[in-house]
Amino acid sequence: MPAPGHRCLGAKASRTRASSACVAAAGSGYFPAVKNDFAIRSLGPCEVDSPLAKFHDHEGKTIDFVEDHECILVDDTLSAVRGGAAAAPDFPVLELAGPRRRIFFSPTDVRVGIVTCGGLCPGLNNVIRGLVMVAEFHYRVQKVYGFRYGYAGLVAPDGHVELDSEGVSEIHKLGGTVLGSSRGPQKPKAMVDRLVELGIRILFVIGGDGSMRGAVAIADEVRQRGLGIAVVGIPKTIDNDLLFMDQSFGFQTAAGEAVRAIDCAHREAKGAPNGVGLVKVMGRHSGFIACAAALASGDANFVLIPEIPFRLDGPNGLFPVLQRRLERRQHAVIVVAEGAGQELLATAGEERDASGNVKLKDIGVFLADAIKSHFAAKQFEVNLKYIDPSYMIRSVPANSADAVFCATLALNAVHAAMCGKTEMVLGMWHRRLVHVPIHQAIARRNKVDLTGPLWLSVLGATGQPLAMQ
Ligand code: JJ5
Repeated sequence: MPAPGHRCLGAKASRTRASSACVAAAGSGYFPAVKNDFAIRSLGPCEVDSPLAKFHDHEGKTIDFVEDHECILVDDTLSAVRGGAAAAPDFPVLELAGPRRRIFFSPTDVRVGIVTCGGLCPGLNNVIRGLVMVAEFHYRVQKVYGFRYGYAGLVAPDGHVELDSEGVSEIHKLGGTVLGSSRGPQKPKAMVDRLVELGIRILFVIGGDGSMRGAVAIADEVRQRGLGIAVVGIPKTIDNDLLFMDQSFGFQTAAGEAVRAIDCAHREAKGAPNGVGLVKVMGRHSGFIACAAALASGDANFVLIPEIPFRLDGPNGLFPVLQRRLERRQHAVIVVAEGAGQELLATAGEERDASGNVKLKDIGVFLADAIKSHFAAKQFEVNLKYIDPSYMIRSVPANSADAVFCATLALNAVHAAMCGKTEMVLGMWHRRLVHVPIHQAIARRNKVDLTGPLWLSVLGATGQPLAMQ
């Protein structure tokens, strides 16, 4: 823990009206004046006893409440603590998630809204189910509404449905999202109007970085109007490109499904002379799925990720190294992340989708064609099979590990929101559940460290050259 006197242990400084947002540092009380890049905004002081205080185990013990000053270091290496503590007392810390003894909202006054945005990801229904169950069973909130088709449901006249524990009890067995989803923003004013109309005091946004920018816009509008509505995000990114988070929900499931596709590609490759199995997996800017699936499968011979450019020709380019592999083993498997090799594709202007993501050119189709025509021109027989399993991966139900993770995220999202915490997302950092301000989570992407153990393992498992140039 940081040294005494650190912001993490500071005393209560000032209190603000319940309706106006103030900044709760990763520590007790409110520190509007203290700079803390990871401080969590809150709607006001927590003065209501949590209904969870009544929970006792068979020996009469209450549940383990967390206090706002409990936090963990962003960088937990000893050198960081030594250097940080000596050089500057304000090394960054993240507030621990968990139930608080006192909460901001009176449960009986609270109506909750849930919205799912962007592309499908395993675990969406698990998170919805978890939010509804915890809101109803632990906090006995008045009502839970689900908005249909992303932020569009927040501006459509009949864009919402009522959710209860009975209705959501089986949804985790299904892939996709029972609420539907969509991309793209809506006007914050219109969305907040609808929240006010429905009496919603807590909005949960399950979505990607674009949706989290939308969540910030909603929270800004709420603050400007002096309303007490908490906006809490559960970050969704199948690519696992979140900073300050060990893993995003759905990632384990996605990697597992990608392994199945690699296995099929391997079978195909072995079934024909000089067979090449090419599998494109998700990973727009970060190659975590490609690396994890390649490592788990053990059948990949080449892993191409966005973090490292590669060439087709040249002494260690893909064509010559693939030819050498085929001459030696008569089959090969290539795993390519969707964002890899963009530099090889003609860039005729930059197109964006409704979420504002740059539309990538299809590296899978490009590579399949390029490999076929290169070896045809050399009269070197190659039998290439291309598999793009993306939509089959995105829409499967979460596996057990992800299901447990989704339930934990949902539980802690409700705890945080009931305390009036806002403009934050839940995450797992160094195996602890933490609160991360949205502005920090969307500031940068996490990427595969080319000097770290993951990429080194991939190189060790595939035998591919360090750089394919
Ligand atoms: O500009 C970005 C960006 C910044 C951070 N574009 C895509 C992904 C990204 N991140 C990672 C990220 C992904 C999903 C969520 Cl929900 C969040 Cl908060 C961050």
